[in-house]
Amino acid sequence: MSELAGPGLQALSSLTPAQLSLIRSLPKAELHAHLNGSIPLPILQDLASSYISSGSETTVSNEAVQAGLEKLKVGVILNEIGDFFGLFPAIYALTSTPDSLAYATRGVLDAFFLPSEDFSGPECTYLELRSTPRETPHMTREVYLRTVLSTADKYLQTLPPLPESLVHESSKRRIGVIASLDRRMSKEVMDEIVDIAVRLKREGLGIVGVDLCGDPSAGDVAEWKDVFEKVRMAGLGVTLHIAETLNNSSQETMCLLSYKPDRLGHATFLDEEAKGVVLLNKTCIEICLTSNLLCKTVASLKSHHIRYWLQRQHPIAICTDDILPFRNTLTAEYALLLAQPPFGLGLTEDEVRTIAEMSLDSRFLA
Ligand code: 6MZ
Repeated sequence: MSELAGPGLQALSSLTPAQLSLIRSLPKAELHAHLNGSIPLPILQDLASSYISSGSETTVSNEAVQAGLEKLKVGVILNEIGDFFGLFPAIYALTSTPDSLAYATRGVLDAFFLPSEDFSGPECTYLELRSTPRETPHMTREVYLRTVLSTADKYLQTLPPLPESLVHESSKRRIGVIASLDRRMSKEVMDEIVDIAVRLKREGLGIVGVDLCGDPSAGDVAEWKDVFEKVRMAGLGVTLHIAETLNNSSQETMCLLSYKPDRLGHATFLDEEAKGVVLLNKTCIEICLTSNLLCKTVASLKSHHIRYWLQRQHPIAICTDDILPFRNTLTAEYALLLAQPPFGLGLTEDEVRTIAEMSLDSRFLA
């Protein structure tokens, strides 16, 4: 595991043992975790060593991979969200074969499902893992998705049983996979991925939804209407990164909302009209506290938009986003809810319980 650091660490350190054990014992759902942003650093380092020795052909040089890993090792400091996306070419170079992708996926699943050091509970009991199917010299987009799905399926079959205290209906461990569409993709590639996702869903392989992600300044959202129409018609969940930055226009946000998403990622800069639509449709907001703070799209916990939705008893889900660069954990995100200011939001235990239930209720898998 990468070392926990940042705001979540301070919040966790300020909790009483009873508060910590409450968080640990809650059945929690992680609904917004990007596979390549959630690979534990030791797994990535391991992949980097064989990558170098194999000398495989790639557009990313060994030096660039090492430089990327070094950044992740010392801890990334982002001046703005745009800097964040520059981390991925080095990571992608290391997960470009079915074997390395499967290895990385198992590492991610361990990070979410293995029991904590004190055996009081895993990070989550239900995981929706999202990933962008990439075409590489070693695999097609379909092979990419099939690799993630079969790795998840096999993983669940080998997991040791949950501690007695956590064994009840809502805490059965399950994994759903979400296919991400990157805003930088052409519409043709988006269509190709959606067709694959629909086919794999028909095969009953654990695909539960489609996501829109990537650099929020890229692409023209108006072009993707029929892409998301096809997703919805196939009975797949729709989750969209939306209004992640101040530069995302109201027009763009309203266009994305017209695609009738089931959930929204971040939704940091919704104007009053957009908030009205989201409230009316009770669309769940995937809240990523540490991610927003470190990407500097939100100045402080005090000013975080989570408060707006909590005041209106609107469905939200607490999520990690990318535990690799952000060095957070789901437990630490819950600590940010419970810890007293200035370390956390100072919510009550009942409020935190309700939020955990809301997260589970917003999952795509029934
Ligand atoms: C937008 C994000 C993101 O899909 O290759 N990604 N997109 N906003 C964010 N918030 C900070 N965090 C991650 O995982 C990595 C990809 O997820 C998207 C980016 O497109 C990134 O390349 P996968 O497994």
